[in-house]
Amino acid sequence: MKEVQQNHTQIVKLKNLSSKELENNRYLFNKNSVVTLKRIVSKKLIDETLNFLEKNEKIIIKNYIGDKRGLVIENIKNKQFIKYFEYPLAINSALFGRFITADLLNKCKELLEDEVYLRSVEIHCRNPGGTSIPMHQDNSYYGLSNGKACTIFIPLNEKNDSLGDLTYIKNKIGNEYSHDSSNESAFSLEINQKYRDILKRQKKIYKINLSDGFVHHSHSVHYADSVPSNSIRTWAVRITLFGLNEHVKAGHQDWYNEIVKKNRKNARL
Ligand SMILES: O=C(O)CCC(=O)C(=O)O
Ligand SMILES: [Fe+2]
Repeated sequence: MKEVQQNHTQIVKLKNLSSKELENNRYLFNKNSVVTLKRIVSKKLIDETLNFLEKNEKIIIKNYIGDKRGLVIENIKNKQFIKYFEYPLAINSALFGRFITADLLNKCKELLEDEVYLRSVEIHCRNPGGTSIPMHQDNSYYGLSNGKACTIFIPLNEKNDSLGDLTYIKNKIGNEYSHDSSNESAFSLEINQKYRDILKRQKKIYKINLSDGFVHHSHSVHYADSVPSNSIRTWAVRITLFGLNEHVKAGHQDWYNEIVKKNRKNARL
């Protein structure tokens, strides 16, 4: 009898704690469009993933070089490096599938306040001497009516807040900026020049540890500078979830196709 009561008390306590944490995360998510999640992957999984990617990079490039959408590479000093790769699940689901836990999906569901589904899993790389990523909001690409979508960005290296790494700007969910076409490699859209300089001042640096990750909303404003050539290479696993009840705005696809035409040789369709 005594034991049962103790257990009961413990469960209530835990529940209170997690709902407080959740409330705080929801508040920060709505305010900044991004939060950090602690210990969402194990160091063992990170190690295995880095090993796999380093061992298999050449094979991935060889097999997917013709697929302009699925693979974006950078040529640096006559060598080819992956910048984005969209099919990690197709080549090793036993490894990359382990990033998509029920716990992670639940946390994102709570943050978005909607049922979610898996939209994509990608590999991203910041290569020494590599190109920048223009300041953008992901929903300018997705064109979702309510923007209910989020991305879990999981750095695979300890160093992930140096010049050239992904940088977040504080922005409230619901606040969308208009975008112009951009010529950056694989990025066809960027926020209007007139807002960019002001926004850069709202830059927020998050200190995260290896095994933590970011969750950013599709209204999050972010960018990355070009990577200095003396940096270390950094890898990330990027998972995108969409709200189950979302739909693409009328006219978005036609508008986007026009933008892509302007940037045909760089863009991923
Ligand atoms: O490749 C990166 O570092 C960031 C790409 C990005 O904009 C995103 O994950 O939404
Ligand atoms: Fe983005």
